[in-house]
Amino acid sequence: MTKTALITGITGQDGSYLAELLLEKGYDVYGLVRRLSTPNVGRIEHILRDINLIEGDLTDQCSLNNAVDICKPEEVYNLAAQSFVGTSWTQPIATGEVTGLGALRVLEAVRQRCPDAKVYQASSSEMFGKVQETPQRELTPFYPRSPYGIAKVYAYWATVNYRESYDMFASNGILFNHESPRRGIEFVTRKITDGVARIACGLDTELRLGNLDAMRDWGFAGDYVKAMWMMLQQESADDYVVATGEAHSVREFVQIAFSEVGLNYEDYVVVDPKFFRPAEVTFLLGDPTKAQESFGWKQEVSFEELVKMMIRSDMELYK
Ligand code: NAP
Ligand code: G4F
Repeated sequence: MTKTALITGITGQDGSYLAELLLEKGYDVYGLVRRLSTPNVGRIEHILRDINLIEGDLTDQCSLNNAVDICKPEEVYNLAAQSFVGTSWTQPIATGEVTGLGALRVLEAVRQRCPDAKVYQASSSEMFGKVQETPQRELTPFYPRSPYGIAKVYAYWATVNYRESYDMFASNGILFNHESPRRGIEFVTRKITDGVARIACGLDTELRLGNLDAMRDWGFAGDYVKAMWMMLQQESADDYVVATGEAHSVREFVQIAFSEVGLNYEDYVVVDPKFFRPAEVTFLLGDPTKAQESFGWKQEVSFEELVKMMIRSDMELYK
């Protein structure tokens, strides 16, 4: 029988890949979209005819109740968030409202209207922040370093609490950084590949960045949405780290990206204090053993392949 899924954040990077995956699997896919002065459907334009969009906002409980009433989902993927860490210092309240309380509102809508639906919560490695253990795994204590990280910790515990209080199927995917050609332009990987492509095409002369020594465990978004789906196919709800188990610095990313177009990064990169954060997460490295052993998830795209894929795509755009 056809299953129905509701994706909040369907217009975002992960939402678009997840929608494609669920369509391939024969799901009826519904996506929550918020009203904007100009619609932001670029990432899902190619599948617009195959999915159903419902207007709503994570700050508005009525719209979430309405959305689950309309589509009566078996699976709900809560991917919507104010997801940029940098903005969480300039908009801390909005970040708390959407990224933190928004997740609680989604859980409430499901609890009240379709309590048998399975819920996926997009939790984040940012919750580990000032890391208390390396590599980070499901039992590593959280120490968030930004309003975004704090909001994600709230959403994480709300998900655990609804599972324990109401016996709901609610799982946290604690996903480490994952990127793609569809990544938002302000995140460091896309900012780099976009900047390199602009320089290679003669449209720019420099790329201004912040902390080049920050280390991240970067994977490909297309691989990570498979883990989201796999989590909801398990017998019972649980929490899982999804990561590659490899960390690389921003500098390494920059180096590979520039060398892909035959340039030396040192000739173009300018370190600009404007891009340093009030509190930095210097090093993230995940241990995906539990996800691998529980449901056989594995990374398919390597770090180098990811950088090259993003460079190729941005070069195409500028050409
Ligand atoms: P993204 O590209 O920034 O997408 C965020 C989505 O949330 C967009 O569709 C956005 O809609 C929507 N949204 C924002 N505010 C909303 C509101 N008030 N009501 C309804 N929708 C709203 O993020 P992503 O990279 O796909 O990440 C997906 C989720 O995973 C996020 O929760 C993020 O925090 C989390 N996460 C991401 C990573 C990563 O490395 N990518 C790692 C761990 C966790 P608009 O298009 O209208 O802006
Ligand atoms: O690409 P970023 O902005 O991603 P960040 O902060 O790690 O957050 C992303 O991953 C999280 C998972 O851990 C998600 F939950 C979250 O939603 C988001 O998707 O920054 C990565 C690193 C940081 O250490 C930052 O200080 O890159 C460093 N960086 C250096 N220069 C820069 C820049 N980051 C940005 N955005 N812009 C720069 O110019």
